Amino acid sequence: MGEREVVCLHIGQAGIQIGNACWELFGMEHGIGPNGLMLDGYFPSDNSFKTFYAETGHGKFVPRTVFADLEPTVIDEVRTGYYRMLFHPENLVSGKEDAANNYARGYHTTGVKLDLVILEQIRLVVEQCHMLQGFIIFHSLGGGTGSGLSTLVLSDMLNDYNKKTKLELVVYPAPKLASSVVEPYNSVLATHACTGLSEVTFLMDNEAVWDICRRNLNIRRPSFTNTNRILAQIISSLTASLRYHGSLNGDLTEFQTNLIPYPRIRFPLITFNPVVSAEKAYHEQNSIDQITRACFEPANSFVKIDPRQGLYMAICMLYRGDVDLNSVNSSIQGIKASRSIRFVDWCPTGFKVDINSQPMLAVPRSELAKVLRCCCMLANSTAIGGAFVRLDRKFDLMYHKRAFVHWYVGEGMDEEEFGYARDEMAGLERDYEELSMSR
Ligand SMILES: Nc1nc2c(ncn2[C@@H]2O[C@H](COP(=O)(O)OP(=O)(O)OP(=O)(O)O)[C@@H](O)[C@H]2O)c(=O)[nH]1
Ligand SMILES: [Mg+2]
Repeated sequence: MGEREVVCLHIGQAGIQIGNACWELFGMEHGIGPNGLMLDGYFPSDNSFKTFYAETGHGKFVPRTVFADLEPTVIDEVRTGYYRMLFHPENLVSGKEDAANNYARGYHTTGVKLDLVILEQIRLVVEQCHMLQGFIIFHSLGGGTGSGLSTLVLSDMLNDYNKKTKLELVVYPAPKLASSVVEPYNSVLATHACTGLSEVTFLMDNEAVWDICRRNLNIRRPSFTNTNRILAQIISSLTASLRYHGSLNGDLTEFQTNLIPYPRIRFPLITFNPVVSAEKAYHEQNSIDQITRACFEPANSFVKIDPRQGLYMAICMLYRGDVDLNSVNSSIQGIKASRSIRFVDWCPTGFKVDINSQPMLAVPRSELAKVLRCCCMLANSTAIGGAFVRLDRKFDLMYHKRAFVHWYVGEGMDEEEFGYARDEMAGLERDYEELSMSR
């Protein structure tokens, strides 16, 4: 039987660079070298990795992916880099000019031409699949390409892939850091426009990841290489059940059914631990109980919010490595008994658990240590509403003065769209507010 394939789309600088880190790690995990060939002496335990890789007649494994950017430099690095032989050259799509941090350029003008090329490439990659289950889309919400072009591609995908699950992994603007002032505009416009286009959207913010790099790895000034390696680890845990034989979330639709109680409440929080440096790894115990409890600490969350301020609606605990179910169950019982975490009243206090016996790996020269066991928690918490409140305030400050709006209108956007998008966000804030009172 054919595998149930997943196609990954990497759009804009952040989407592509995080993609590079992910495919580097996936390759190591599945014994696939930089040229796409299985490493000598490596025998995969099962065929599940073919959900992410297409096998050619020459025994080469090609990632089922499309990389796209409106400007060439980031993709050129892939084309000329260490992994240039891995990807199918036609799956790397670039234009000449970027979206200059402007959602409207990505969606209404510069992006339009490339959109057709991307859709055609997606069609060709999908053609290689026996039974496509869905897509994972990696992008930022702050960049013009990441916000605008991703939205355009997603909306056009609705025609052909309406029934397929679309899961987004998104770099969300951080509270204090921003590479451009208009990030809140781009993010609000794209969050609004993507409603109904994707089923699950995992948010990650760079400030949260940088804090983890500083605190746990002792890196004073983290680079994107550092952050992306950590993000690749959480994405690896998140997708392990799709790439290895497993029980929970073995299918993209299960992420939806396990985590999303209402279509609009589609922004689960990710926490992950342990993130430890190689020097410290040998001195730390990281028992199952420790790593389970640590998932509930705000410091291990990938969005700068405090999950203790909210209520949980659903929780999936994804363990890797040397982990036994009895210890997991007793840790979870302990957490429940201590009443340190709170659920909404309409949801059973159920934890879903998956254990993948493949331990995490660290890529060569990584500051991150390989550990015996780790845990990634996916949780739908009302606390994430706080991230939207923060973003909307920033949007309001600028929009009140109509600052920078002419750049968007100049690219063919109707000014009213700002108002509609902001209203939608207000609705979302209210939804989270209401849910956080359901106790
Ligand atoms: N984690 C991470 N974040 C990134 C990376 N590159 C950019 N970002 C973040 O993404 C946002 C900017 O979006 P980009 O993805 O660079 O922009 P783009 O999609 O290429 O769009 P334009 O360049 O405007 O056409 C900022 O919040 C950056 O901090 C990366 O490699 N890793
Ligand atoms: Mg760019």
